Amino acid sequence: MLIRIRRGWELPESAATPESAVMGRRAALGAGAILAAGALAPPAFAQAAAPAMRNTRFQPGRETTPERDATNYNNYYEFGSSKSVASAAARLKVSPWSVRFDGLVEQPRELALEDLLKQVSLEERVLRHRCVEAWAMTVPWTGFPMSELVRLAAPKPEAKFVVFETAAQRDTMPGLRQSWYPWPYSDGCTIAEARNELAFMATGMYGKPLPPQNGAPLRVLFPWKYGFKASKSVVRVTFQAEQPVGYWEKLQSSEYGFWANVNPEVAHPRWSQASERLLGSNERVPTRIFNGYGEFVASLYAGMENQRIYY
Ligand SMILES: Nc1nc2c(c(=O)[nH]1)N[C@H]1C(S)=C(S)[C@@H](COP(=O)(O)O)O[C@H]1N2
Ligand SMILES: [Mo]
Repeated sequence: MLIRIRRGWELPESAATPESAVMGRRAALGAGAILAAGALAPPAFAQAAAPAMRNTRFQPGRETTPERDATNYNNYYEFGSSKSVASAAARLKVSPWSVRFDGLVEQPRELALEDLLKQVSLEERVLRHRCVEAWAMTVPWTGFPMSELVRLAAPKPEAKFVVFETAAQRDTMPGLRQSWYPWPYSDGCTIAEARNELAFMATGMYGKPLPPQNGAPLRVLFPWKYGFKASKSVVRVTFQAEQPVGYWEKLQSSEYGFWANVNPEVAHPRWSQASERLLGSNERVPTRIFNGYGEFVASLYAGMENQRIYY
């Protein structure tokens, strides 16, 4: 059997990727057969030769956004406030990279990203992403469930919230010179949200490593929340008892709340949330409550239906 070291972003299910060459045609076909059956990789298979298999539990229900659109229309304020930050973000230094776990954890520690990735199982998920500015995309991400990150961090029972702090590289990020912004960018969630099966840590997209402008080398995804909750280029994960105030909430709390669950009925002061524009097409589609992921996440908010929790 072939044993190989997988890299963080890998995702080899397509026969068109170099992995099929590495795995050999037969192994690639075997992986395809498992995929066709709709089954997840059994743990032994996932640990060994380890292509990141597509997790088919989360069906996107719409077409995948063309890669050039998803990677050239971004929000990454550290590199500027326009949508065209891809070339500026190319300066981001992504290696070496480490992630610090601190706050209410059993043992604060810093983990090199490559060591962290050896302790999680990678998979591919095609997920809908929805920005509060009412644009949306559908992307095949590679990564691992956020619950695995929580497990590695080992929070104490008193920890109720998680904060994701992101990189602040003075020498590569011109946006940091704008001192009125509350750098470093961060945002957070409850521990229950972080442990929800839909919360995801991405290391790749479209079968390749995450490009800098999309949050290399490790970013948060909450597919049922507005995109500003999806912190890019995470360097620190802090566990705490108090509800955190994120970057955008610090700037304008009347526009950006803690929960930020996608809801067509609660308008943002500047954008109706009733419909959304799909990147790469002129199509507008109706917004769905929880971005269409209610079956996975609505129970997290049971009893809060009558509160204005979406902002
Ligand atoms: N560090 C950091 N993370 C960030 C942002 C940012 O400006 N800086 N913007 C957020 C917003 S508003 C959105 S919509 C998504 C955009 O992700 P994308 O560029 O991959 O589409 O990243 C989020 N994460
Ligand atoms: Mo956004």
